[in-house]
Amino acid sequence: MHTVGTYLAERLSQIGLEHHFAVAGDYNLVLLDQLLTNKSMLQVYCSNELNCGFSAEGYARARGAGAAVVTFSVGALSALNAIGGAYAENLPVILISGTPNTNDRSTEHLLHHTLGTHDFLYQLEIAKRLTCAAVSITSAFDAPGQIDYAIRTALREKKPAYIGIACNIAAAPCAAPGPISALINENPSDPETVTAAVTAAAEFLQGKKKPVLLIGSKLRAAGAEKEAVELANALGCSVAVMAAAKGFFPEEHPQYVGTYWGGISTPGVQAIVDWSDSIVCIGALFNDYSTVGWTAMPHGPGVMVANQNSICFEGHDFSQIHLRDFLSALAKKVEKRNATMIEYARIRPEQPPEHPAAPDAKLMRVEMVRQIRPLVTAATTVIAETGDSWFNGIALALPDGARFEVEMQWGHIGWSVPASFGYALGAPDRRVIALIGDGAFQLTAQEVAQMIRQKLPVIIFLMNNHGYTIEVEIHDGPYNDVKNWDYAGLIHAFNADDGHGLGLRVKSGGELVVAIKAALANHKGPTLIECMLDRDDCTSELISWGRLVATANGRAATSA
Ligand code: DPX
Ligand code: MG
Repeated sequence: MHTVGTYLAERLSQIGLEHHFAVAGDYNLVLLDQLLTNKSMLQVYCSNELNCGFSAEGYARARGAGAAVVTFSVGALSALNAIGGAYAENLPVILISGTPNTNDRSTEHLLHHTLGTHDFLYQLEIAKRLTCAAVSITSAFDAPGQIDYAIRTALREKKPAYIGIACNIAAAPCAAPGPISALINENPSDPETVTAAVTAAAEFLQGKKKPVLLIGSKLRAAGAEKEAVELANALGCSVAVMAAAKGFFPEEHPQYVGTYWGGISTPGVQAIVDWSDSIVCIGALFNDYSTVGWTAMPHGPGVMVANQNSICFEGHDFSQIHLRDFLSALAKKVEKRNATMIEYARIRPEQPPEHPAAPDAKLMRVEMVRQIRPLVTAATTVIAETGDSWFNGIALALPDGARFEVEMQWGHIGWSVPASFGYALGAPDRRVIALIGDGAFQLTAQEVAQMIRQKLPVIIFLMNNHGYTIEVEIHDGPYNDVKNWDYAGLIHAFNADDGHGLGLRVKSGGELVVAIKAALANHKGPTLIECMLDRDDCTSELISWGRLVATANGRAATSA
């Protein structure tokens, strides 16, 4: 016999989840018991609900979907920040919250964990704004349909969903789940639209001599990574990726030229994009950060915008079309257009060779990145936090198979600690390397304790530059100083009696070599390497980017 809770568990397991993340509270305890009865899914605990949401978000990056279970209001409102992140980053994270007993609705009862008013609906109202589907389950009879609707919508739209379950309904009997195909089968592209869009796009490209492909962060959500390679192969042109899409196009592909990020692009890439006569933007997202304060925004008649479900260019706007169908069909229709590759081969600058620093010289950022580089193999996932870690991460070359994760649209500092935890659980065969700044780490540090609990060998490079350096470059003031912590020592505290985390502080390149060796040998828990850097030892990219973003932020108000 199924209950609302076991129904939900079965659906989550059917969509491929082997874990769900949880923080207990009295509104969700019965639900947690029900979820525990499903033996194909483990319940994993987080230190707080913000981390719980981000852990599920990281898990979704590894596994395609994730789930977080929290208590009403005090829990859910914290988790909703991470759910906003999942929305911005196109990840189907299911937020499940216990909610008040149905007998307490519309009565004079006041409840704990609420505003102390009779309004218990605010959580659902907020969730509606931050998800693609939000349901409140107060009847076991309606539960299967509501759960299916929320999960189906999240998977289809690659956005988070919210399911509230009244605490006295979680164990109530309900119908059994049907076949999972009802939740995961998408509406197909409209075939006539595909034909029309491909014909028009092929004509558009036929009229161009020097196109480039620009890969954006929504490509993965659209499930079109393979098809983007097909189109690249067919056109033979240069392919650049936007920073937030690093890793979504194979960097070892012969047409891969690097990151397009305006003035801080990989050398030669901005020149080739500017020289092109057409830019096919695939899953691209242009915001103030990705356009470097609106200084690098492709526009004009040569721009084709191909998104998850729509294609738009030169007087055309096609919808009800999957990006992958479009790209794949277009690849079969276009002719070679390799002028940008020929030109790129001419202008491509030589990479200056890197030299190791003297082993006892003070550790500098450049030496740190040089030593991280060889750790990135086909089985590595690099998770780069908001801050100079973005720029350090972008500088790492990804061999085929390596993955790269950033949260550039939401940009919540501290995201990477729980996201690495969730990712590592979801992808146990991959080596997770997290690059994190000191300021960001302080928001979510507790989740390292959960990595220790789960014995996950995540390697964390913590850049201790004593402050919010990225903010220093954008707009400095006393608020950018961060109270120093003994970050390496913190791991000892988290270990308590039974943990195997390792915390190491390094001040020179020689010490870093030793620490990395120790990290690679520690299979029973995370290793945090605290890299002591000068406050102003940051990438030149950060300085240029910070200046232009600050200029954009500082524009005077225009009168209406
Ligand atoms: C803030 C940012 O130390 O990294 O490399 O030193 O900059 P760097 P740190 O982790 O500092 C991060 C800091 C304060 N951003 O420079 S990027 C504003 C911000 C944010 N998210 C939240 N609060 C504030 N992005 C939740
Ligand atoms: Mg810092």
